[in-house]
Order: sequence, then C-alpha cells, then structure tokens
Amino acid sequence: MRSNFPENFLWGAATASYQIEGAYREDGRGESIWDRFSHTPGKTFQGDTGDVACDHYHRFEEDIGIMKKIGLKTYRFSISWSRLFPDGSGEPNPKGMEFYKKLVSKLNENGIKPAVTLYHWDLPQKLQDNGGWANRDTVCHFVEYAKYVFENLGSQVPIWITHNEPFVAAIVGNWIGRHAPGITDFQTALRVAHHLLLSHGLAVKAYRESGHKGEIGITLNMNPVYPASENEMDKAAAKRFNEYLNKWYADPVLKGAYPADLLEWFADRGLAPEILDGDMSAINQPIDFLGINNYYSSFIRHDEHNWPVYASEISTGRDRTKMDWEINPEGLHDLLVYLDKEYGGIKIIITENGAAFNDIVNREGKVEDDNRLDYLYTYLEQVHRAIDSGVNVKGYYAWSLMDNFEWGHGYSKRFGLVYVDFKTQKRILKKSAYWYSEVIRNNGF
Ligand code: JJW
Repeated sequence: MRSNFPENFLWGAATASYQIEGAYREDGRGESIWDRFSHTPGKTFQGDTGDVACDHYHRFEEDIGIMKKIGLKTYRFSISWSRLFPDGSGEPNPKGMEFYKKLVSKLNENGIKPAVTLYHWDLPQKLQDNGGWANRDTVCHFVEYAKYVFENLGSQVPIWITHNEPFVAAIVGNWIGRHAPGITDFQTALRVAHHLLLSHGLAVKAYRESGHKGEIGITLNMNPVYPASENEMDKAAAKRFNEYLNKWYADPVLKGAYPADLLEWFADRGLAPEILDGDMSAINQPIDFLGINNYYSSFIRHDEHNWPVYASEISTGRDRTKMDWEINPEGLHDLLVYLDKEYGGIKIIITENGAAFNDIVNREGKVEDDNRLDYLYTYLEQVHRAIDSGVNVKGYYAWSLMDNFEWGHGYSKRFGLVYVDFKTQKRILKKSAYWYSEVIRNNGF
C-alpha cells in the first residue's frame, strides 16, 4: 500500500438538489431560478432542464443502496429551498421537509453521514422577482430558511455547508450570464457576492444559536493561480485574479475583510459593493472547516480586453476533460498548501473534485472510465501529498455520485461515479466507482 489516509477520513460523493431530484412540480415545490432559466429557450444545451433529472426524488432509496454498495462514509447533497418555502419566505410547505427527513434518516440508518448544503444555486423564483440576491432582504429570507432547516434536521445532520461556490453563483449568474438568473451586470454580481457572504455569516450564527453540535462551513470553488510568465504585467494580473476568484470569498469569511488591493481596484472603477457597518464582522464568524471544490488550475496573463479585472486564463497544453478544463493534479496540492499557509492551518474538506468524460456503455453493459479513474487517482495522490506536508484535510467528496444535470451544459457532461441512462433511469456503477470503493475500504491505495 503506497498511501494511507488519516483515520476517520471522510470519504464521500456529492450531488445537488436541482441537478438530481427532478419532481419539479411535485408536493408543492415552488419554482426556482433554475427552473425559469432552463425553461427559457437558448439558455441550456439542447434546452435540457432539471424537470426529471435523475428522478432522485422518487429513487433515493435505490440511490442510497448504491452509496452503501460503494461504501461511502458520507454523502453531500443540497436542499431545494423552494420545496420548503415555495415562495422563498412565509409559510413552509411541510411536504418538502418530509422528503429531506426521509432522506436523512435513511442515510443515518445506513451509516452514511449526511453533509447538507443549504444553497446550491436554486433560489426561489419569487425572491428573484424582487431582485434576488442583489436585494438585501434575500439575506433575511435565507436565514429564516436556514433556521427552519436547523430546527428540523439539526439533530440528525453532522456536517453543514451554507453556500456552494458563491463565486460561480454571483459571477457566472450575474456577470457572465451563463447561469441563472442570467444577468450580465458586474456591479450586480459583486452586490450578490456580498449578500451571499453576509447570509453565510448570519446562518452560521443562527446555527450556533440553535445549540446543535455539528460542524458548519462554506464551500468555495478555488483554483491555484499561477502567472502565465515571469512578465510583471502577468504577475500583477495573476495576483488580481487570485483575489477575484479565491480571496474575495475566503478573506471576508476567514479574515473579516475583502482583499484591499482588489477592493481599491473596484472602488476606482465605481464597482465596489455597498458594505454596511457590521457586515464584515457578521461575515467573519468562526467556521469549523473550509470546503473547497477544485477541478483545474488557473494560469493567468494580463489581458487588456478583459474588463474589469484584466486577467485571462491561458491554456498550457495539458490534457483536458470534457469540460475543457486542463488536468493538473499538482495544482490541488499547491492550492491546499497555499490555503494552509494563508489561513493559518484551517481545517479543509474537499467538497468536490472530479471530471467529465465521454462515457460509453460497452457490449457487456460496463462503463470502463479509465480516464476518470486516473483523474481521481492522481488528484487523490496530491491530496495525500498535501496531508503529508501537514495540511489538515479531513475529507474528500467526489463530484459526482452520479451523472446529472450539469447546469448550462445540460446532460452533455457526465461527472458520475455511477452512469445514469436518462431514458430508462437505469444506474450502472462505472469502473471508477468500483475503484473508489476499494480506496475507501483500504483507506488509501
Ligand atoms: C462555469 C467560467 C470566469 C459544478 C464557470 C466557471 C467563467 C473566470 C461544476 N460545481 O456541477 C462553471 N462546476 O454543481 C458545483 N464547477 O464559468 C456542482 N465550476 O469563469 C458542479 C466554473 C464553473 C463550474 C462548474
């Protein structure tokens, strides 16, 4: 055995509500911004929607059986806010909570620790009609929703994540416009980011006040950032991009301040978000772990055409996954070592890592995804290398348990350890799932 992970290492796999549940109009579920966006012509690949997705809402027992078969110690999933509060606020819909209570009990019965994400991008549409996350009122509605979830599930869920990838929710949803709600305004995006962060802090505070003794953190999508060359302009662009992608979220949460240089950069251009008295200290609540999602690395050059950060990613010729993301396992090691240093030995859980590839079901009905297996293998080697050099990594969740709705790309990007035939809803464990199962059994490889 080459590699042994720490005792009680959290081996898991992850999903998100809109990407797997389907049942989009059942049991009183309200519309979310992803229903609205995916039903708008031209927004997703071939008009794909999450109406049915993996039909997990009806098949969760079978899916837990699969998790058990793989041997997962923990399962990360998210809650659909609009199932619990169809209008985003007001009276809860009890049928919504019923589903998550069943899911959580079944997981616990099977010895699989639930890790719950409160917000994985599916904002109730009613709140978007009032400005969504750009409206500060949404922060209060989120905290009310979070409190309701803590009251109902708090005693049965040991791991909580407030937000998934606020960078992507804010920037891709409100500046690039390729995710819901499909807005393309930079100032709106930074305002959204600020409110997401504020709602994180207030939800953590509410969790502490609820008296439950589990752990709570936030999940950030993070890439290690390298300058494309030794050129001073590229180095400055890389520093800005690191502040834009990584530190804009991690610094407020862990240090109570936005990165000063980029804040000034945005202020000079009239783009800085409005920050009210007390906001930064509210965001800066102690958390129990930092969740990180990493898929690739950012090699950055100065780009005078890319307003307002003037930094762009370049390709370096490495092999790519089907997302077109270059495979750089060492990047995950570098990122972990960087975060450990920058944020004083913080406890880290890798809440997503994985790869999309063109999977095929062969004549024997098998999916031999050696490319994904290699991806996971080489990234996990680097996680282990980081642990060896003293980084406090407590867990790893593969993205994803099963093929699902990959947002704007619809069903065209398969990330699963488990293959899903979306016509029949048949599940097939891929070779990577059998391999991962062995890794878990051996606590290493
Ligand atoms: C879009 C690129 C500008 C998901 C994107 C960046 C523009 C610098 C996978 N993680 O399905 C998408 N995923 O739901 C959460 N990770 O725009 C889970 N990151 O950037 C997975 C990143 C992503 C993206 C998608």
